Amino acid sequence: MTALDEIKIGGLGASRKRVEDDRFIRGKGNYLDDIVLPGMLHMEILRSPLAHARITSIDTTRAYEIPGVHLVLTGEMMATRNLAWMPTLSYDTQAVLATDKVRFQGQEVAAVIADDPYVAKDACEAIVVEYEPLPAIVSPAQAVADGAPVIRDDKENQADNVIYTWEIGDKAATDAAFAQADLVSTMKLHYPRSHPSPIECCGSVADFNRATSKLTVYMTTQAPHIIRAAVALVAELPEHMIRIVSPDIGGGFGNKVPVYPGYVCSILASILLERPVKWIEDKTGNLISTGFARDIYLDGELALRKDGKILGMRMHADADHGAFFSDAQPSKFKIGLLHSTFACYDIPAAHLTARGTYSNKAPGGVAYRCSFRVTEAMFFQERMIAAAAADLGVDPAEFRRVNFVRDEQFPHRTAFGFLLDSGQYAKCLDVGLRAIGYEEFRKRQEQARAKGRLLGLGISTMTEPLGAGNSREYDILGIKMFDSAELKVHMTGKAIVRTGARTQGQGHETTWAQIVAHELGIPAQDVVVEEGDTDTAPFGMGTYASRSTPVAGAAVSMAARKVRAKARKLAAHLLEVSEEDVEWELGRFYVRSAPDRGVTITECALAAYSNMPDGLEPGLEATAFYDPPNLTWPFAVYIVTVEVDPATGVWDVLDVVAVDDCGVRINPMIVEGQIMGGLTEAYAMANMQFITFDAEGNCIGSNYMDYLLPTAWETPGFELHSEVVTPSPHHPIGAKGVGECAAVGGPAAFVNAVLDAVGHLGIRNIDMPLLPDRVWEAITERHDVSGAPPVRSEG
Ligand code: MCN
Ligand code: CUN
Repeated sequence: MTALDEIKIGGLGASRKRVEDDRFIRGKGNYLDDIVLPGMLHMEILRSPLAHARITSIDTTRAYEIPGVHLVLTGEMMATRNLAWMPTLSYDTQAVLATDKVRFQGQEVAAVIADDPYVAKDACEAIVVEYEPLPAIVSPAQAVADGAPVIRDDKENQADNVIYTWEIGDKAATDAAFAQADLVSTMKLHYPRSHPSPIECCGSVADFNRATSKLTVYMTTQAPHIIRAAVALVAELPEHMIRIVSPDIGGGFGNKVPVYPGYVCSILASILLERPVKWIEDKTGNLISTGFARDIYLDGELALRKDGKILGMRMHADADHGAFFSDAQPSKFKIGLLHSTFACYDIPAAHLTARGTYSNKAPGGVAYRCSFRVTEAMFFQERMIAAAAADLGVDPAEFRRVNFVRDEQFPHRTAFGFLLDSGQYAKCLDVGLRAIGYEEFRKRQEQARAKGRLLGLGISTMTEPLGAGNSREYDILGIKMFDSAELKVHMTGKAIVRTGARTQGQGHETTWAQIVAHELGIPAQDVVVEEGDTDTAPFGMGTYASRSTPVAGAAVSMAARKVRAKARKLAAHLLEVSEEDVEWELGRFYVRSAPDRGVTITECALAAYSNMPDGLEPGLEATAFYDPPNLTWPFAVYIVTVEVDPATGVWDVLDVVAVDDCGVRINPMIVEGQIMGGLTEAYAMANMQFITFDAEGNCIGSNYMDYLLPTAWETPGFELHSEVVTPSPHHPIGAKGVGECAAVGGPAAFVNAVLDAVGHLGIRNIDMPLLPDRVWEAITERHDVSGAPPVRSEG
């Protein structure tokens, strides 16, 4: 026997079909709403119709009169158990159920627990709440205006609506760079609110068992271990008596990272009633109250030399966080990793300031398919780069090439202190330009323009810091960021691997088995992957920020290597040679001097239970904790061509080319799926997704009539390229994260394409979404169109 064929056993690089899809496409998944426990009750939430109002009274009498109602929770009741407020992941507090005031439309005011969800919903309508309306704040400018009402008057020492001010970089060096500039280019834009809107909404089934004192909570969460710790601390329950189970998840996209009031209410209700309590959000609840992202005003400038070299960058961010500062992000950084902006460009000096403010909107700024605000960072970067190239009158592709971090500069320290691990930026750009037919398109564009047709080409590049931690720099609420994996090889050579990550559609059940196949030669189909149950899964920080492959995936590799080290001892014993004389090739150990004499990994597994050498612990399993030395930095180039109809402002996508370098691809087909999904979301954000607020704080876009999800019909086709592979030098298998790249880098490519088509008319910016009326207004009025100011409410 010789080494196994890695692709045949489903190892690294095999486009193995996703094993989880078998149950998903047959409708056999086990999602939260599929969980039915004996004696289970149902919870519904009453939400505030107003954005900002004092609560003068809540009368639950009529709700209690409805047959089938077991409990009505109010903020006042929660307060008696110290649960009216809960801590957030960013050292703020968030109301679980409102007591004093409501602070955004859709805020949780009361919860009814009843025999079935319809009764619970009816009972919610029977609760009488009296409100005294207050003026609403819907933008950072309003939040800091003189005389603005203080939204968070619940907090001691909070005299205004500012949450934080933050800065990073070298101000003096940046000022000096600007003093030397031949030209200063500016950009001001608003990245609007967006919502992850996974198919499945959030929910929980809490099951407190008085007999055993054990609390089991089935919950749509991307980070079950963190939730267990949070429940232990907030509800003051012992951690070993809490079991969080995250069942199959119908998409997360960041929506299922935060802790929501519904979870807490269902847990308290189960403890009080000693019965399982299920809460499932409806679509409106999900769209109006959970997991908003972005809503940030970015204002920056580049110091440029005549020859196209960028000398310095400065920017200011005004972030609208909504009523509670509840972002999940590393504690050290107030505005996530926004300072990853311009990381792929070699810029000597940079300075960033940020201010976060409260508003009467649902908590926002929560990550949506972006490693802690990298989406905003890259969008700003690529819009700014496009504008600066135009200001300088240089070719935008060439401008990027001149300023890229060069291959020989890695590892490269950015002006904000990140250490880029590896990359081949110019090569990716070349592949993209060739694929889109750059030179030919420019000619076509010119000819078309002469006939009054508007063609445009937009380039966007991005690099993303993926894989938090290392634990030195990254923690959430003081909990250091790392991950672990546990691998057990059974005596017949089959195996189970568990991690503290939680797949939500990314395919971990498929890819982790491929890593084991790569390390041990155990065919992937013989490895089962399990995640999401805190009673069985080893500790992990969860799945977000595309950290699973960089951290949990690396831990799988390391656990498998520990198993291989032990198997080597077993092999030496079986082969009757010393360990030093044993060599490894995929699936098999052999004697160096006699390669024909060997034993398979399966034979070693059996020996671990039946024929181990004296003094060797039986069994073949290992746990590895992995604290990455650095983040992984994938890179991508996205190029989009469009045609804008000057008469209507409607724009059609002609071609989309994507060149992603995420290092070694474990499963190329899954990676392509991730990229296509991300590009679809990028297209949606650029083209159609619109959540805004009127002057009274009414949320416009809290339904799928206003907030559009693209279907296969309107989504353009994508041409994907995988020929550039720069392994991460510090990751055990050279893989970098990829789950968010296209959603991060994609939007600017679409927007840059439209602005390239209309830029010669003197238009420098149109804020997303680039709805036809905005584009048409820009063309006909020949001015920039900002979507930022609140929409005036009618009547
Ligand atoms: N992969 C690979 N080779 C690489 C990198 C990744 O084969 N070099 C595979 C991984 O093994 C994994 C998938 O691609 O199966 C994504 O891996 P990774 O980039 O590590 O990202 P995570 O698994 O941590 O997923 C999180 C990321 C985030 S943060 C959001 S948001 C998002 C995304 O994934 N949410 C998703 N993609 C999603 N896809 C689906 N279907 N559903 C979501 O909710
Ligand atoms: Cu940034 S949303 Mo994902 O990190 O779960």
